[in-house]
Amino acid sequence: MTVSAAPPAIRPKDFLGIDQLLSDEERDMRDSVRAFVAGEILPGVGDWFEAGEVPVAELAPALGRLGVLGMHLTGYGCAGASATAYGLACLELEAGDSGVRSLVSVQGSLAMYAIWRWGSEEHKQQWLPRMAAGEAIGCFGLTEPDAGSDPGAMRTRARRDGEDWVLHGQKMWITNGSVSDVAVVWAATDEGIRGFVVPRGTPGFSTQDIHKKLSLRASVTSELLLDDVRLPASAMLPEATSLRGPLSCLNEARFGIVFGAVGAARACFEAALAYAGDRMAFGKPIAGTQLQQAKLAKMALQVNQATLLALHLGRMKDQGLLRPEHVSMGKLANVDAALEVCREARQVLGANGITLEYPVIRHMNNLESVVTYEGTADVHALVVGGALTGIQAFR
Ligand code: TGC
Ligand code: FAD
Repeated sequence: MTVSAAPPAIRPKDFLGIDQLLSDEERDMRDSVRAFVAGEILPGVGDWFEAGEVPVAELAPALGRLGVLGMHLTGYGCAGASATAYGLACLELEAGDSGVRSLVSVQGSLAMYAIWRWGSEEHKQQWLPRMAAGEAIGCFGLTEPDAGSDPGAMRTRARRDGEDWVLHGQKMWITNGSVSDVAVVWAATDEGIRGFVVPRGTPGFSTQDIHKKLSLRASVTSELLLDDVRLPASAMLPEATSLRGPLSCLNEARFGIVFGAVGAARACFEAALAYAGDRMAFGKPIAGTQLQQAKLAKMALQVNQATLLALHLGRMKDQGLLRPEHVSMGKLANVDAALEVCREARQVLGANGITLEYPVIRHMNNLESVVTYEGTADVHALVVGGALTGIQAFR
């Protein structure tokens, strides 16, 4: 055995040296998204959250120029990046705010992916280049007032009328709904669940924003109302013929959340670490007390574990080995871990933990949406449970 040089010193913000597991290209992309978040998101996001508004019209083209909209898709103006690179971008965006990551997830992984994977060539040419540039916004209408975890129970129906389709129903909790130029709407037909491309302004199609949210306030959430909306036959996504269509899109967005949740957790951990070092109590920094150190150690452990899990799943996806059940385990684990980190960090900050002067309570409240949307923690536990036991426990 030879004696080697001492290992590098511990870096509190990258305790396990996970940075070394990234390629130069991944680090460069990660750094440019981090710089974007520092320059364009963090200065305003507390105010957006307080006002319950987000400047989507300015933000979307800026995100387009950054190259993150549909970045893991190929062709049609999309960057064709790896799954891991897309995940790392989500992580940095959510370190800014879950609402901003949601804007990007819904655009790229739900609306654009649905068109890219299941749409006609005409749909792709018409929408994808503008959506990649952030010049057109998309939303994804699956959930209804009486059908969330169980989308197969949807009541929105599409019926044939000659060559046309006529859609009738209601979608609820739809991110980007009222700011969208195009809605991908899922509806039950006599042939099973089908997807439709509904441009803004189509007669009978309207939106209404959902207010009084105490979570994801820097994100637009709307109801979609479909009152006998008449669409040409070409509006249907030809390749999606069952619930598998929308669920395949959810796999993409859930994958982004596996990484994104780590960003929210990291931001809260770093806020708690800095605060604990500065805050004096009983004549010394609270960082010098055993109780706060135990909390910081647990938070660091959870952030590092969650990062490693996300990276592992990213590498699996890039190798074509990732199954939906793996994504469910990742979302379940990392959103739960992020919630714990944020709640712990909030207490380290004492009273300051409840104000928007610090990012912690904003992230903590946002994660209450993240743990519910894209499949609740219960749904993902049941997906993992089903894979472990071979017994489907939903019904
Ligand atoms: P089930 O009978 O199991 O399956 C029906 C068909 O779908 C296929 N399938 C999948 N395909 C791809 N990916 C998956 N993850 C899939 N899961 C199932 C399945 O093979 C079958 O295909 P086929 O060809 O035989 O028709 O369906 P089920 O009715 O029992 O439901 C299963 C369950 C509960 C897991 C599913 O419905 C579910 O995931 N529910 C949760 C709903 C959900 O996550 N909604 C999210 C809405 S979008 C959103 O929240 C956006 S938030 C904004 C943001 O992301 O920032
Ligand atoms: P329910 O399905 O009614 O569930 C209620 C409770 O019952 C949950 O705890 C759930 O885990 C539990 N439960 C349900 N079934 C079972 C079971 N079999 N066994 C045990 N427990 C069960 N949807 C979209 O389509 N597009 C969007 O863009 C979108 N954006 C969203 C943005 C925000 C901010 C939020 C909060 C939601 C958004 N959603 C969107 C909706 C989201 O996907 C749903 O809220 C989610 O799927 C859960 O559905 P639900 O709220 O109807 O809860």
